[in-house]
Amino acid sequence: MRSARGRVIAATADEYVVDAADELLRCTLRGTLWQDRGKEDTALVVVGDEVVLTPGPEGQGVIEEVLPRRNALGRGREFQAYGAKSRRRRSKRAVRKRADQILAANVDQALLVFAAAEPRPNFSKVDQLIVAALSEDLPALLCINKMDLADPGLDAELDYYRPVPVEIVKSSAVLGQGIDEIRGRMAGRTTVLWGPSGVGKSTLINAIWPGINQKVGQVSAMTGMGTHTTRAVEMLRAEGDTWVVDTPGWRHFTPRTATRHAIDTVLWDVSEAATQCRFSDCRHDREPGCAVREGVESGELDPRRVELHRELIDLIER
Ligand SMILES: Nc1nc2c(ncn2[C@@H]2O[C@H](COP(=O)(O)OP(=O)(O)OP(=O)(O)O)[C@@H](O)[C@H]2O)c(=O)[nH]1
Ligand SMILES: [Mg+2]
Ligand SMILES: [Zn+2]
Repeated sequence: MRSARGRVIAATADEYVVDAADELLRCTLRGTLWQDRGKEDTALVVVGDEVVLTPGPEGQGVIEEVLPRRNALGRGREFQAYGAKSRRRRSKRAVRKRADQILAANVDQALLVFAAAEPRPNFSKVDQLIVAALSEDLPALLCINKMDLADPGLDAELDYYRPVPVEIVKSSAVLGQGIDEIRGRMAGRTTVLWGPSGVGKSTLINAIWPGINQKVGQVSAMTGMGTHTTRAVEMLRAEGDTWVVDTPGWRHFTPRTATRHAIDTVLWDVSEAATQCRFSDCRHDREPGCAVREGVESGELDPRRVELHRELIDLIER
C-alpha cells in the first residue's frame, strides 16, 4: 500500500492518532522503530511529530518513520529524581527515562500560562519555562490568566521580564480579557500551551475557539481520556493553519535542556552581577570578592533568582 505523511496529534501508551490529510488514523509503530529502544520509550514518537505511515483498513495505520524534529519541548525528570552521585554514573536506562518527558515537537511558539491567583504564580517556574522555550529557540509568550483575581503586587514581579525577550499577555477567560490578543498571536502557527495545573489553559483554548470542544471530544474518544483536567497532550486544528497543543499541567517542573545564553537572558540581573565577581569561575559560594553575594546582602539581588541561577547552571554543567 502507498505510504502517506501525517502529523501525530495524540499519543497513548501503544497507539497514536495521526492527522493524515485531515483524516484521523489510529496508528501503531512498526517494530523496527522501537526494537533498539523498547516500546515503552514514549520519546520515540511524540505529539507534533511528522511521520511516514502505511494506511490500513478501517482508519488504521502503521507508523514507519519519524522525520527529524525541528524542536522538542519537555521537562527533566531525572534532574530531581537522582542524586548528584548517580547522575555521574548515569545508566542508559536513566537517560531513557529522561528522554521520556518530551511533551511536543515541531511547534512554532510556546504560550506559557500562569494564573494571577488560584494558583499564585511561582516565579521560579515562570523563569524556568522561559529558559526551556528560549533554549529550544522558541518564541515565548507569557500569559497571566485569571486577571479577574489579580492583586496589586503582580506588576512589580512582572517588571523582571522587561529585559527578557518574552511578551506578556494578561487575560481572563471569565471576563473575556486578552482573548482576541491571544487569538491574533496564535493565527497561522502551532502553539503549545504550557504551565502548571489549573491555571486555565484548556479554558483559554475554549474561550478563543468556542467550537473546539467537539474536536477535544473526538480525540478524547479515540484516546479514552476525559475532557476536563487535561490528561494527555493533544494537538488540535483551531482553524485553517492555526494549531494549538493543549498539555496536562504539572506540579513540578525542571527544564530538560537549557542553554547558558537562555539562563543568562532570563536571570539577567544575576548574570550581570556575576561579571563583577573577582574570580571568573566564581560559584558565588564562599569566594572572596563575590558581587553576587554582595548583591544579595545589600538587597539588590533577589536570593530566589540567585538560587535558581545556580541550580540551572548546575543542570548544564554537571
Ligand atoms: N476566575 C477565573 N477562573 C478561571 C479562568 N480561567 C480558567 N478558570 C478556572 O480555572 C479552573 C481550571 O481551568 P482549566 O482550564 O481546567 O485549567 P488547565 O490549565 O487546563 O488545567 P490542567 O488541564 O489540569 O493543566 C477551572 O475551574 C476554570 O473555570 C479565569 O480567567 N478566571
Ligand atoms: Mg487543561
Ligand atoms: Zn560570585
